[in-house]
Amino acid sequence: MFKKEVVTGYPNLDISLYNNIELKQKIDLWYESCLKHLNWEKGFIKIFGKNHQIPRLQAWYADQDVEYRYSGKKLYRHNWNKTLLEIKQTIEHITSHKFNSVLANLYRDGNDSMGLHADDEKELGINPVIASLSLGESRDIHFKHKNIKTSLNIPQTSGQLILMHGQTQKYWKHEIKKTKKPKKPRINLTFRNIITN
Ligand SMILES: O=C(O)CCC(=O)C(=O)O
Repeated sequence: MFKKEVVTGYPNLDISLYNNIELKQKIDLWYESCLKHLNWEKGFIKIFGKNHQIPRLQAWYADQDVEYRYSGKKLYRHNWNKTLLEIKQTIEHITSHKFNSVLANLYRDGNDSMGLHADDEKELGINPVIASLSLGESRDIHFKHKNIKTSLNIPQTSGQLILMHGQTQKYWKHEIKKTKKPKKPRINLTFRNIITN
């Protein structure tokens, strides 16, 4: 049903794209369910000891006993709901990777954004595998190499999954820029495996 495409030609970038991971009808149901039923809250990051609000809403769902400090701030854990478990199972089947948490992000319109960062917290281990699914409005995800002048823009559409793995987080940062184009809400689900001891 889905089509896998490996992104090539960018140093240390290990990314695969999976287009239309489910039928449009199912993707639309997932979007509506997440929009309505996830516990959306304000998110914060810590920079040089100071808290900054992220211009988007977010919610973190994970297995029991899993803890995650995202960009310096401990996330409040919710128990998985039925829809998120269904999405997780679908993604695990497609990618052959297991995940024990998901950070859900809601970009309400073009003013919502996320600055350049790498998902490289120590809880994710070395060379983490992160599966990032987009639902609803399409937004560009912009990748920028940390050391050399090269970048890549992926206009991520509803139902498209981006699998980041290998050295991607070590050598690259990514961001969702603000845009003046009219934008409806976009939900992004980033499935992660947090190392628990
Ligand atoms: O919204 C996205 O596609 C990226 C989200 C992200 O990078 C993050 O939450 O760490």
